[in-house]
Amino acid sequence: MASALKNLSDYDEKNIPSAEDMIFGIVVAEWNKDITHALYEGAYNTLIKHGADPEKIHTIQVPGSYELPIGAKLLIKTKKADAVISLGCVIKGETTHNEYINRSVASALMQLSLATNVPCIFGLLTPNDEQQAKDRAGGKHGNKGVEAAVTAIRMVALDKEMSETKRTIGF
Ligand code: DLZ
Repeated sequence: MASALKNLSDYDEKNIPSAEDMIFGIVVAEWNKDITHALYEGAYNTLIKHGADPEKIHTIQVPGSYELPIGAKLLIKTKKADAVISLGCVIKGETTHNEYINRSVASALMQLSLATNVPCIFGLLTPNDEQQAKDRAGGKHGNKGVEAAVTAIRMVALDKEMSETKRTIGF
């Protein structure tokens, strides 16, 4: 119940800045592709809905979630993305592989964001089972791809706003 109250997919569209003129990278993991493609659809459609130019949305696929950070880095380097959305799904299995992948990806995306000043949005699902993944990829807990896209737009807008403030200080 508590998480239903925190379902950010039901955001207020009017309060989201325009994504016009922003350059986005989206990196999608192929593992659990039914889930990651649903996340992608949510993210891509949300960027378009808020005014992003399809020509300025650059999408690449990587084999698994562990490769998301290097995919994000490539998009920053080659496409000069203002923000990168990383989409993946690591389902808990019999071993602890999920912990290694999830923590590595979270930590690498954070480091990449801070090192490059490009927001690298964490759109990695870390479910215990497939149902939890479906619930978050267009199910009862919304679509975390939508939320990742909204976060990306807001972070780029914040950066533009802060840069603008810097330029006008002193007048
Ligand atoms: C190896 C592996 C496993 C077991 N499970 C997943 C998963 O649930 N989701 C996912 O995105 N990737 C998985 N991978 C692949 C790793 O992310 C990575 O691609 C390989 O370890 C090669 O580096």
